[in-house]
Amino acid sequence: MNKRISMLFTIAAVAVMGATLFGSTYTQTQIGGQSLDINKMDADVIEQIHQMGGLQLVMPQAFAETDCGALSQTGRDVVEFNLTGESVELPIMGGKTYNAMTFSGQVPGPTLRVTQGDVVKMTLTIPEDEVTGHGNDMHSSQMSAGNFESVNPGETSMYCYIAESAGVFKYHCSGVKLIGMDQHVLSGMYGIAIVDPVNGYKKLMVEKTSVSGSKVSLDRQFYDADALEFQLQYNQLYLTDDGNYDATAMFAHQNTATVVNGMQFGYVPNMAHNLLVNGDVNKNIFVAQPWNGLEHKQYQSQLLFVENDQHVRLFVENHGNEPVFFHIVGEILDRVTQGNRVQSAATETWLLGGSQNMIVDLVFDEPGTYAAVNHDYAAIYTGAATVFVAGDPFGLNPVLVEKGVIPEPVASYAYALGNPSDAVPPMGAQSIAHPAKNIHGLMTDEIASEMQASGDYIALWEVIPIVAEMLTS
Ligand SMILES: [Cu+2]
Repeated sequence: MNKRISMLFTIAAVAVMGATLFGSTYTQTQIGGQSLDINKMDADVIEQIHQMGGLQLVMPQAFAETDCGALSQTGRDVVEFNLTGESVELPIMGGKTYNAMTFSGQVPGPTLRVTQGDVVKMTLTIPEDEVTGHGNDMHSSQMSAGNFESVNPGETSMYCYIAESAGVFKYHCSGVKLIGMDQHVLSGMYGIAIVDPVNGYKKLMVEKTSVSGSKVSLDRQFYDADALEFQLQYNQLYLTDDGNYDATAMFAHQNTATVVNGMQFGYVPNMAHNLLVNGDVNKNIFVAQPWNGLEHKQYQSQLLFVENDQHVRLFVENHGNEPVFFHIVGEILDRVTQGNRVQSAATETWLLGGSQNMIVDLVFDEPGTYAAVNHDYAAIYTGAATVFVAGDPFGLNPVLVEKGVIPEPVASYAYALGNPSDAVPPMGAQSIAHPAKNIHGLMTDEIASEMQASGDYIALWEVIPIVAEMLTS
């Protein structure tokens, strides 16, 4: 067996055990746990909190209010960020749907990208027919969302702030005056803001060794700050069999699914990859391929394609209740940055607690398949396996050129298939443009149609049959 294909099987083996737990539904074997019982809590503590004024003390009235008009006149760039709060039905693994709450019809919500020092003008609109009000808390704002309160159906509200700190920052719904925040966030109302450092990103140093005669010495390699970028956002779903939010399961930390950018196993091979590698759309190369067929359209799983010896930058956020032990099977995280400060270099795994983020810079040295996982087996088996493919590990270039799929050999398969749109953040000043993007993500059909009409993205469910025809003719 080809070494690279063999590696893919190894990765697949990790996921298959999880897949077998699911069967055809999203239910899973659950570990024993206890639900929250307020009667068992320390009564004195509860009484003390009550006498201190309860939550009033935790949520003081002083709101760091800012004047949008005044901020607009400061000479800073003003970036408008418009969101709508919408409840929609979206698919989950196993052919069912769940009752999602979203920002602008997609999970995660749109990514905001600004430069440190910009003024952000955030506007939240709730359509008239929406079933509930929603709020917004932007962690890049350094303002209490409690005082932004919530926006009722049929209303619009706005606030402005200066993005003073560089890094990755979560934003999320703050419920209806903070009530139901857990439900709204865990049902899909979350996203990130990427605040690029005003002085730019730093070039990347990767340690290598070289040999001269019999002497091995350090050979530092430097990569320009420009990078090919991806975003990976981790969360969990806690659902009843009817696809509704299950608070009891949340309190017990018994999640139904682990999601990356809203989906379980959203970045694993599909039928096109089966065809390219195995010559047959039905011969899976990865055992957990829940989003395999063309009928899944924008939900069909896609792979993340990078070149070898290319600076890759990942924006990673943990929105969930469980820790993320971020690890890439077969790779080392060359640099980990949080809040524009380097935290680690050449590390195997980096831990993100709830509402914590990082920027990972790395170079995929060898052609191959690499699975980015939450190195917690329960998380891997319930969906947190994301496959990167670097270079041309399957040796497809000659075939693709011969069959006319691509005019000449390519440095990554992204030139033929594109990278999934929901894993690609908006361009920054130091972003390397992706060769192409395909329509992918937990989004409504309306959004997918708009993307297709824009002409900026590949609709792979239409392209794959053409490629298959070319390859088999
Ligand atoms: Cu909400």
